[in-house]
Amino acid sequence: MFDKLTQKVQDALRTISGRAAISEKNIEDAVDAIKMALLEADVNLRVVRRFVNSTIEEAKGENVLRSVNPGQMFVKIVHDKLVSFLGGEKQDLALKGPDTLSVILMLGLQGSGKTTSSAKLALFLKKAGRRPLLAACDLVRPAAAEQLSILGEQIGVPVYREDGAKDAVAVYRGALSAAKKSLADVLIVDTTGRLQIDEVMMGELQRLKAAAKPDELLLVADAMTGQSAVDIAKTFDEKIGLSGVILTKFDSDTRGGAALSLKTISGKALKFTGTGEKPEDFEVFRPERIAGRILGMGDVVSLVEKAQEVIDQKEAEALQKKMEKENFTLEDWLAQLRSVKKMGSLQKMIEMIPGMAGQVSEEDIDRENFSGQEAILSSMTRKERANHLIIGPSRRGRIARGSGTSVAEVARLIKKFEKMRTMMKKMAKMGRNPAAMQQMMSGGMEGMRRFR
Ligand SMILES: Nc1nc2c(ncn2[C@@H]2O[C@H](COP(=O)(O)OP(=O)(O)OP(=O)(O)O)[C@@H](O)[C@H]2O)c(=O)[nH]1
Ligand SMILES: [Mg+2]
Repeated sequence: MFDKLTQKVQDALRTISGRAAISEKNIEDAVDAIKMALLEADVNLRVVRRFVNSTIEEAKGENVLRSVNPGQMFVKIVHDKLVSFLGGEKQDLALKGPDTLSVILMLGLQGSGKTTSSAKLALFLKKAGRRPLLAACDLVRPAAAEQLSILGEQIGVPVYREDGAKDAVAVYRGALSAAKKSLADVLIVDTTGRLQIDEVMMGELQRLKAAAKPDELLLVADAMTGQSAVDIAKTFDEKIGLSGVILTKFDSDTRGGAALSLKTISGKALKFTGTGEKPEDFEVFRPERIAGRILGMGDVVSLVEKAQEVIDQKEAEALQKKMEKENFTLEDWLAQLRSVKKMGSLQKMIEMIPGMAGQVSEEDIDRENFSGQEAILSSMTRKERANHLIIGPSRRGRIARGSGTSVAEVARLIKKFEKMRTMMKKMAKMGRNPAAMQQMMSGGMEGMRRFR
C-alpha cells in the first residue's frame, strides 16, 4: 500500500526539502510532481485539485518563502495537508461505557471482508478489555455462520447463531438477549453482503438498524476496488447512514487512493484497516502516521506498538541498554529471531522503520534466511551464545554439523553478528537523539543495507 506514492512524493520533496531558499517555481514543480503521484495512486480528481490548490496557496505565502528553512516548512505543509485529507484526528469507536451493551452493525458488499473484519474487531475489542459477542446475521450465504464460528473459536470470542433461521432481525433479537445474559458489552453483527447495492439488502439493513439502534454502523469496503470503495461509502451513507469505514486488503498491492479520497468525498472517517487474512491483521487508522509513512518519516510508533505485543516493555528496555553497551549476545539474537517470527511478516515491520519504506522486498528478507540462522544459533551451547569469542574452529565444525550447514556459514553468521552489534549500538544511540535519527533517515539506510 502506498509504495509507489511514497516513492514519488519523497522524490518530489527531496528536490526541495534541503534548500535554503526556494522560489515559486520550485514550489510549483514539487506540487506538480505530487499531483501526478496522487493521480497515479488513484486519488479522486476532486481531492487532488483541492490538495494542489490549497498547498500552493499556503506554500507561496510569505512565511514559507522567507522562513528560516523554507524547504522543511514546505514538507510540513504537505504533511499537514495529507493528514487532513486522510481524516485528521484518529476516530475512535463511539461505544458506550464498558458495563453497558453497545451494538456494532457491519455492512458492505459481498466479499468485502465483513465476516473477517467482524472477528478482527472482536479480537481488537477483547484485547482492549471488552467482552464482545459475535452475531451471525448473514442468513444468505450457506457457510456464513460456520465461518464466523470458526473465527470466533480462533480468537476466543463467543458466536451467536440460529441455524435455519430466515429473518436476520429475529436472529439479531436472539443475539441481543444472549449478549445480555452472558454480560457481553459489545455485540458485533455480521450481515449479508450482496453483489450490488440493491433494494433487498438495503431493506434488510434498514430493518436491522431500526431494531438495533446501533452505536456504530461500519461499512467494510475493499481497498482494492479503489474509487468505487469511496462511491460505495457515499451510497451506503445516503441510504443507511454510516458512522465509519473499515478498509480491508490494505496489505494488497492497491495504490491507496481510496484511503486518501474517502473523507473528502464521502465525509466518513476511516477507522480501521485490514492488513491481512489473520484475525490480528487489523489496525486503527491513524492519519498522522500514514502521512508520516508516505513522506518517508516512517512509522516508529506503530512499529513499537506491534513489537510490544510480543516483547514486553521491560525486555525491550533491557535490550535497548544491551544494544547501547554492545552487550548484545548471540543468545539475545536468537530470542529476537524467535520473536520476529511471532510478529508475522517481517516486511510489514520493516516498512514502518524510518526511511525503510519500499527499501526492502520480501525476497531480500528471504535471502536473510532466518530459519538457517536460527538453526545455527540453536546448535550452539548456551555458553557459546553468551560469549561468541570462545567459538574457535573446532566448535565451529561442531555447530556446522549440528545445524546442517557449513563451517563457512557459521563463520559468516558470527561475522555478521559482530557487525550488527556495532550497528545496533549506533542505532540505539540515535534513537535517543532526533538529529542523528534524521541523519539516518537520509543516508543511514545504505549502511543498514550494506551490513547484510
Ligand atoms: N489480504 C487480505 N484479505 C482479506 C482481508 N479481509 C478479508 N480478506 C479476505 O477476503 C475474503 C472475503 O472475506 P469475508 O470476510 O468472507 O468477506 P465478506 O464480506 O464476509 O463476504 P460475504 O459474506 O460473502 O459477503 C476472505 O478470503 C478473507 O480472508 C484483508 O484485510 N486482507
Ligand atoms: Mg461474510
